[in-house]
Amino acid sequence: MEFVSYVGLGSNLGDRELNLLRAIAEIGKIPASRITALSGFYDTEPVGPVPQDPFLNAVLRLETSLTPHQLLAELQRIETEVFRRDRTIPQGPRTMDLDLLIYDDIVLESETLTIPHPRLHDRRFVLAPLAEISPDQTHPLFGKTTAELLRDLPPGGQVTKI
Ligand code: PH2
Ligand code: MG
Ligand code: MG
Repeated sequence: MEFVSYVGLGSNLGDRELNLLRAIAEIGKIPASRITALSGFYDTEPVGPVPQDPFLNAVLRLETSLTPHQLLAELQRIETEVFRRDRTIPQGPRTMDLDLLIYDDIVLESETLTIPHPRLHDRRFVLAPLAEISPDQTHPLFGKTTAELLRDLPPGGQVTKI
């Protein structure tokens, strides 16, 4: 478990709370990895171009020996096999979205994976749960802590911890 990573969880279809709990249990089974922190669950206004129902979002810290691409493959396997996720509408409603937000201090852009997550720094539904569990974690590109990024966010994208 050499590397510290953060995973964002989001659901706005079906029983959102049960979906998050189930995803956390599945992430707990990923090999060579251990969950070391879990945020509360946040009821969040949908952000982006698609009008849709509110999400339930959370963030967890996962210490892992997997590479970023191995970890991504595990997360996508959970989305697809456990949640039978339908990917027909980009950024549309989903039973489960698992995003690799940060992996150690790695900055990487490949065809399938960009780390840190390219929109993490402007999304309250990510920064609020992330700053709850790791306020001093710095963003590998901007050098600001998650607490600073959250504090400096313009108003909007309301989130409520349940
Ligand atoms: N995910 C999206 C698009 N919009 N809005 C909220 N509140 N939470 C999300 O997880 C979310 C979203 C696409 O990944
Ligand atoms: Mg997402
Ligand atoms: Mg995603």
